Amino acid sequence: MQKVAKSTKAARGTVACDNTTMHLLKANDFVAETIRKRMAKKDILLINITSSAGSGKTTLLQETAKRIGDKVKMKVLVGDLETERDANRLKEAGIDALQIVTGGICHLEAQMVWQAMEELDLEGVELLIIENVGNLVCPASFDLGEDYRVTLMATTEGDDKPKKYPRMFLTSELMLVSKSDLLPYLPFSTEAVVADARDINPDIGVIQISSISGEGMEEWCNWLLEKVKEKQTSKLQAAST
Ligand SMILES: Nc1nc2c(ncn2[C@@H]2O[C@H](COP(=O)(O)OP(=O)(O)OP(=O)(O)O)[C@@H](O)[C@H]2O)c(=O)[nH]1
Ligand SMILES: [Mg+2]
Repeated sequence: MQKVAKSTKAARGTVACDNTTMHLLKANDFVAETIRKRMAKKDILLINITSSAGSGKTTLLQETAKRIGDKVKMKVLVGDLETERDANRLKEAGIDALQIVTGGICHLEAQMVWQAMEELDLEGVELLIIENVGNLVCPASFDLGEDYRVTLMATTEGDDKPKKYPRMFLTSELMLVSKSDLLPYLPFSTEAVVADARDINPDIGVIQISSISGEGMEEWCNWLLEKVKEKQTSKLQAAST
């Protein structure tokens, strides 16, 4: 993932405070790199799914498991401030899921993911998905060692969000415009949201999806399967050179 220059100041007003978050992020990035190496060794594709609260992450994963659960061995780590509800929903959908309860922290950190991985049996796993805590701000700054960051942008959120929360869209490889079944009822322009997201990040991929109508699900599932395959073949190619 392309690194973004971080501000050295915590505030932009008249009082310039040193940004201690910088040091925290350095420690985070160190662990994230260790996760990346571990996942490369094990041939596991790691996806970090982010969005505002309630944009449809867990529902999407439930639907994804229904469609490709028999084609790829996948597991999920899911972060929330409180409750194990999302992990329980995923388990009911037949996914081996583990909840990370952050106890008030608004994002997952690489150290949390590393520790949770210790509890997961990763033998034979090909795809590990992290469902991050729902918000477009803090999770944007924390690299979790993922191969790809995928951000859901729900039609119910309003189409002005990419420009207001640019870092999340800048650091994502794919934007899923979710809840597309509601488009007929909402003042939301997919064209405008895609234009704004691409203004921030010209390379961002886009798929319009609905977990209710099924729109875009095949394209999303194929994207995932293709990335799993790419990860596995890149290892084989590296070994043969
Ligand atoms: N109309 C519509 N509703 C959806 C869709 N996907 C999810 N929902 C609904 O949106 C609400 C939130 O969905 P979740 O899957 O829990 O969202 P989430 O992003 O996991 O939420 P947090 O983990 O709390 O951030 C639920 O009531 C879902 O039924 C969709 O494609 N269309
Ligand atoms: Mg959820």
